[in-house]
Amino acid sequence: MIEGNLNGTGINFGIVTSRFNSTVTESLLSGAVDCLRRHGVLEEDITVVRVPGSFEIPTVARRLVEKKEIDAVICLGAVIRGETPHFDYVAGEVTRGVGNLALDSGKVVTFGVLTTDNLEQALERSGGKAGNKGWDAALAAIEMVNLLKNITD
Ligand code: INI
Repeated sequence: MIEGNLNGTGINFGIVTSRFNSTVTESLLSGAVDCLRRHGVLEEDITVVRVPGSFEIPTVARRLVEKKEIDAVICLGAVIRGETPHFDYVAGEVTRGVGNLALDSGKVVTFGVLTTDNLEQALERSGGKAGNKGWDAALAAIEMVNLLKNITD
């Protein structure tokens, strides 16, 4: 059996987070950073980049995975349906872009982008009663870096 442990010591992370719906995304960011620190990641090994909206996340995430010192990129955003069909386009593009990057880059890329019907649901998932998806995306990144190291040729 091959597994990845949750020791983040010595791993270097990039975090891309959107400013759109910043009440939600700043909580996702706090959760992610808190998770990394509690699992042994040094402050100096975390690079945070803010982008305007979730649509812009894949562009910057790709730039970060190209940096040789970065082992994993955590993507954080909040796409809230509200009244506009814009939601479907933005949610679709960020999901596709991050997913393609995760498969194509060979590095760990995790997805902490909320797609919810309303602000209340987003708040529940960013430190409310449904936990913090930023924390979850950070934990998944630590596990995946260690897991990939353990799958040898
Ligand atoms: N960006 C988000 O991160 N969340 C949203 O809910 C959202 N909505 O609903 O419009 C949103 N739009 C902005 C988009 O991500 C881009 O920044 C913009 O289209 C410029 O490219």
